[in-house]
Amino acid sequence: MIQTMRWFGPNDPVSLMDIRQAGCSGVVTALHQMPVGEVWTREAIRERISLIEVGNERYTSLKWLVVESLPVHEHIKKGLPARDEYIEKYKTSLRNLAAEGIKTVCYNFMPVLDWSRTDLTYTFPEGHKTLRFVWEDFALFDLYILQRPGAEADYDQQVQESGRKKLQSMSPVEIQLLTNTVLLGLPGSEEAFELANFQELLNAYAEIGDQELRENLYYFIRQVAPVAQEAGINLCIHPDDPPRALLGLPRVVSTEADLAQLMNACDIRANGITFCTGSLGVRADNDLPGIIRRLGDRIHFVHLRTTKREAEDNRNFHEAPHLNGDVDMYEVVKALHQEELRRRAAHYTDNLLPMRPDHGFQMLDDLHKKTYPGYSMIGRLKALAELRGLEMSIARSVQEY
Ligand code: DNO
Repeated sequence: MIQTMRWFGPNDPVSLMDIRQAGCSGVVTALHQMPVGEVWTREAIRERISLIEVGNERYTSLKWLVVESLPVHEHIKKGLPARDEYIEKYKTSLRNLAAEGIKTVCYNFMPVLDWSRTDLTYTFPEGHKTLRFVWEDFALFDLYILQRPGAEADYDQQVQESGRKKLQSMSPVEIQLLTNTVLLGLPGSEEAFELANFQELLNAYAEIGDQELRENLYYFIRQVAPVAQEAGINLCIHPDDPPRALLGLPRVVSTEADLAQLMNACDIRANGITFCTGSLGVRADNDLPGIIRRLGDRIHFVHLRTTKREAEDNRNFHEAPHLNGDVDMYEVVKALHQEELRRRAAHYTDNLLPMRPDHGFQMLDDLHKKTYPGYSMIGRLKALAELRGLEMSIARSVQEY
């Protein structure tokens, strides 16, 4: 695989040199400063490329390999009349990226919120920190802080009760912290949603159920994927994180069946997948190596990470050491390696998959820094080192036997 890391741009406390020192050859980034839906101009793209590729010429051969993400405007997700205008803009951005030599573009189709957690500083006994999702905390936010109409239908009696009790024991600071964590905005932005108008954003989806959201996704992909294909770009959808419906909003990219249905809705290679083991692996019914074997041809980008479902309630999970969670990382990396060998034998030009170690613990010196949640350097460096060793030993043993 091609080793990459995510870089949030010039404001990221992690530098390009750090990424280079970690042994990466690729950078994953986006023009996070652009408002969602606006065209990414060739000039803006070139400026970012020059920061990565030219500005560091003396030391690095880093390349901007993957865009994560080119966000999809809410009008497209909601299927509003203005969506066609935003789809045209999306196509223009894709053509501009292709003209500047970028070939892989990640996006997601989660309504309103991107990824969701309830705790960004869950602390292990040894002192390092990770991200966690606790169903009861999410329920208490939804039921008693947001007070979403109809929320009761989504939670069993026991969770409603224990959430109510827990809320009573929380200080105003703790309540604020949970609210901020759930309402955290897009990764890479400093902004979060406001509680005051959050319900309005949800209301806009009142008429949009699972089926409608799927149709809106397929409408979008059937228009943009052929343009991407012609321009030489592979699009790759990021699965829902966590892979289940939240806050009454549908989520339609959570399972293998969802992915297969999307692949069939527009059956060309440019309509592809970001294989995020951390997101898909939260569900015990997702067979990750099997998904690679069945849909591998459409995987264009890989996020390696794992979570651990918790014993007291298996709807809760925290992010685990990369080789030691619910995902069988050995089987996953082996299946990815086999997919690369298959591509090489078939003379693909993209036989190597760009991979990034996804998230990492906040640990050691990271604990004294302000970093994007999940994206501190030392935790990701540890993850990459482990994954690199795993991949090498798999590749060598395949050659030798
Ligand atoms: C979180 C990320 C996601 C991802 C987007 C892609 O760490 O994996 O936020 O970037 O969903 O569109």
